[in-house]
Amino acid sequence: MRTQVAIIGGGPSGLLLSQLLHRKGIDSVVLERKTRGYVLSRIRAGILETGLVALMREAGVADRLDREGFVHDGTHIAFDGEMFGLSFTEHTGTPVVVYGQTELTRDLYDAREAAGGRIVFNVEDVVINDTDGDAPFVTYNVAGKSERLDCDYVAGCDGFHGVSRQTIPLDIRKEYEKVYPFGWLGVLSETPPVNDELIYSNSRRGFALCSMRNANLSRYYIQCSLSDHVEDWTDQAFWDELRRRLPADVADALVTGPSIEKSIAPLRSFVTEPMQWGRLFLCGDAAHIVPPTGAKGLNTAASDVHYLYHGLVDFYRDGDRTGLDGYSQKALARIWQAERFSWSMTNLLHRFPDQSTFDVKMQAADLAFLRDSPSAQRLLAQNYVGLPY
Ligand code: RFL
Ligand code: PHB
Repeated sequence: MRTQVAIIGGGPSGLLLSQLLHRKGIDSVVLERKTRGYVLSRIRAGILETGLVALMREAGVADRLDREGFVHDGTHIAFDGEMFGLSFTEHTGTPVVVYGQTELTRDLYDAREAAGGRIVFNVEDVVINDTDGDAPFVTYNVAGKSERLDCDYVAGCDGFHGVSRQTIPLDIRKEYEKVYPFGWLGVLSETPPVNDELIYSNSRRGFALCSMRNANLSRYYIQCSLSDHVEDWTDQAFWDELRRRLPADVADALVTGPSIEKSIAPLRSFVTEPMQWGRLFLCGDAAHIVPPTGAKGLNTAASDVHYLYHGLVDFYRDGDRTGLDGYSQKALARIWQAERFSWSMTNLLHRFPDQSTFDVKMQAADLAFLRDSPSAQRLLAQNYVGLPY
């Protein structure tokens, strides 16, 4: 088989890139390790920056997003039993949109299938070859047969556990990592959200987040210990602990119900440099991870896709390689800003096992400054809605 761009991974990065390229007449093949159903069962991001919404529109897949997505003009932050609002639109003129990653991925799969896009599911043993030369190819097994995909370029969109990053030799690749000493326990439930905007809460008992997917689907998270297991958390125990971490009036208003999904995610900051090696380009979680506190994971994947998409279009349309040659540098400049923001939000809102009483006072002072200072709010809003591409 031959294509112009071989895309490893059929998550949001790979599908969005494939769909954008298709609209410009550039052919791609997506190789996905799992099934469509499996990819869609992963409950992940909920907050989209307007940059990602614009890309979805450019890809021709935003009809449902524009109809069903909820525009949020701001967020709420709670600490010490108090809560204050922080407006994104007042400070930046830009909102964010609440629309689940599951729905966004479903829209992309539907569009790729409607356009006859080639997606190969259940691939195993993907090996990326010769991206440091002029004729790269990818080998893989599917249904017990070995296959070969020849291409001009390879986009590594295969997430944190994929093979693309590992293809870059160790003497070229440099990795930066910070592992946080806690995780997030998340619950999805068919209940009305407790508030019309998200609530990020720093409480004595640890962080909590009240988020949502729609008017009758809520997403809640609590900071948990890394040694916790999902099976040990009954729904009742989760709701009780969530209530204890919210201001009293919010806790009283919380409507609870059976969880329809419950999972624990560890928190990590990670960046690999460079994000390209010859004809291989890394996008999204394959190259970087942020703790979810700033809602930046999917959004940074989208900015990578934006840069790579434009680089490929410039090359195929005009023979201009500038965008491709500068991909890593451009993508990384924005990534490090998102890393900084996610790390600072994580530090501001969580309780750390080794935190001294002084550290706790510093957090409280930071939060009080944020509550009282329009300039501090503006900085947070600017980063939360997303820095320009
Ligand atoms: P994905 O989604 O991991 O997709 C990679 C795909 O590649 C496949 N794959 C392979 N395919 C072929 N061969 C191989 N060897 C392969 N290895 C892997 C996988 O099966 C998969 O289908 O990466 P992608 O596309 O870069 O997308 C990244 C996002 O999924 C991720 O950044 C976000 O979900 C992060 N995230 C959030 N991001 C936001 O922007 N806003 C949020 O509000 C937000 N909340 C979250 C989050 C992530 C969370 N978890 C569970 C990590 C909340 C949580 C709890
Ligand atoms: C979510 O709704 O899943 C969500 C929202 C905001 C975050 C992280 C996750 O910062």
